[in-house]
Amino acid sequence: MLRRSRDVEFEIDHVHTAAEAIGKLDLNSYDLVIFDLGLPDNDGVAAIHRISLAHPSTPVFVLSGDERHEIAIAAIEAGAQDFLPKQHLAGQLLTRMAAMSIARQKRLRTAELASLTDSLTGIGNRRATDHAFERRQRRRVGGSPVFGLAMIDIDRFKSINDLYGHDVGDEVIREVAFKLSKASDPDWDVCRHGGEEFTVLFSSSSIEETNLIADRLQSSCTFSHGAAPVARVTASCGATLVEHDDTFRSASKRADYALYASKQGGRCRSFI
Ligand code: GH3
Ligand code: MG
Ligand code: MG
Ligand code: MG
Repeated sequence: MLRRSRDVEFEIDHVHTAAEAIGKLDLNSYDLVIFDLGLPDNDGVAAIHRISLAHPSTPVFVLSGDERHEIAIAAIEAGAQDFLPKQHLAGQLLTRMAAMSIARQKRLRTAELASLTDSLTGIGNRRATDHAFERRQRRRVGGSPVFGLAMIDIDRFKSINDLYGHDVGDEVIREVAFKLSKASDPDWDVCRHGGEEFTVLFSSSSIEETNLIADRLQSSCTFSHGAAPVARVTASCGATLVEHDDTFRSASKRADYALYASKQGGRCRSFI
């Protein structure tokens, strides 16, 4: 296995069974797996399938002494990126292919990161919220609530745009993104849902905790922007505790309803 390192071109971890490889992959981040089909503890192709399901963004090269086309096709269908017959592995070929694969992998990761980032604020976009929500639901063990969802919407933002212009409006959106990020714990997911609306996914196991966090997020968005005359910014928040059978859609519907209640109640407040 090849591992990224600053000082050497490749850092290689060598293991002798598919089970060990899978254990290592769960613990570390690797740029490439080179997999010998002749491992003792498996039928090869099944292990490739397990690796590529659990680590879809890590490419797998398969080495085999068996040149038959069926084997190559089965390996590729199981998720391998390339199939290399051992007999033809002359000189620098493997190193060259590994370097190319790692470079391609870096480009893919950069593109993936860009597709999840909001360009105005630099925080996650709506797709990032979807991904983070799915990840948190997958990680949940058992049926008890372990995270909450807050939706935050800037109050009377249209009038900020109308009074100060679109550029100041953009600056206010950026500043709210910054304040929400600062008010959040490092493992929370702060994203721009669209327009002047944000979502935060946060660790929480009770209604009381969710209520406190919603207040904390909402109050972090009260500030004055240095335009002349000074623009006073507030936001409203609606939050909910996410249940084990919630989809993002069902949970955000409740949060949105709570947000609506905050707006109806006079804005600059939070509800759950
Ligand atoms: P409320 O308190 O009910 O939320 O009122 P509001 O004016 O904030 O809500 P409304 O939905 O009427 O207006 C939102 C405005 O946000 C309308 C839209 O032009 C503006 N907007 C959406 N995206 C952007 C953006 O990226 N930049 C700027 N400057 N304005 C944006
Ligand atoms: Mg609105
Ligand atoms: Mg608004
Ligand atoms: Mg809005």
